[in-house]
Amino acid sequence: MKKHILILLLLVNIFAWAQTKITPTEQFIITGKIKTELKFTLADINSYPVVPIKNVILTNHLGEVKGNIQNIKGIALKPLLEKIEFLAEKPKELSEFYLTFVASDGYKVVYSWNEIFNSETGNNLFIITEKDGKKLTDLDDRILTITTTDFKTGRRYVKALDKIIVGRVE
Ligand SMILES: Nc1nc2c(c(=O)[nH]1)N[C@H]1C(S)=C(S)[C@@H](COP(=O)(O)O)O[C@H]1N2
Ligand SMILES: [Mo]
Repeated sequence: MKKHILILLLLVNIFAWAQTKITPTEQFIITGKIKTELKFTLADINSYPVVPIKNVILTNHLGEVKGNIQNIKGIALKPLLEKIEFLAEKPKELSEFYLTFVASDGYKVVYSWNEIFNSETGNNLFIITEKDGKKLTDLDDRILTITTTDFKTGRRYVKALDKIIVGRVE
């Protein structure tokens, strides 16, 4: 009987763990208010030039330190986002557009067009391709993005990026 209870407890634990684990992604698509949908696989991502990324202290919304992200490498996300053809008639309309990063667990993070293409933030937005000696294909958090200049870096540390949805304000 005791044995059965132990096995049951073990199963309950495994189930709870499986539920909290975020499923890594193998590709992400860019969709929404754009001319043609785009898709980037791990191989596509790996074809971009790798740059070293400065050490980042990961802080949550309270400013509490959640970790120190050291010795990471990545690729700049902007060249990928520059392939987007926004459904805008005039250039000034681009200021109405925003990009929602959606993770496999439903976590969502918003960037405005201006933040990415008209501010320093866009130059500090990366896909992490190497962390703790692990390459992109072995990273548990893949596809992982970070904005190194954010004040609270945890919020836009998007694990398991699944898609980017381009929207336009109503
Ligand atoms: N996919 C996904 N990414 C996420 C989150 C999430 O819930 N889902 N939470 C974010 C928040 S609010 C924080 S503070 C950090 C926490 O990172 P850690 O779990 O590695 O400490 O992850 C960020 N990335
Ligand atoms: Mo957070």
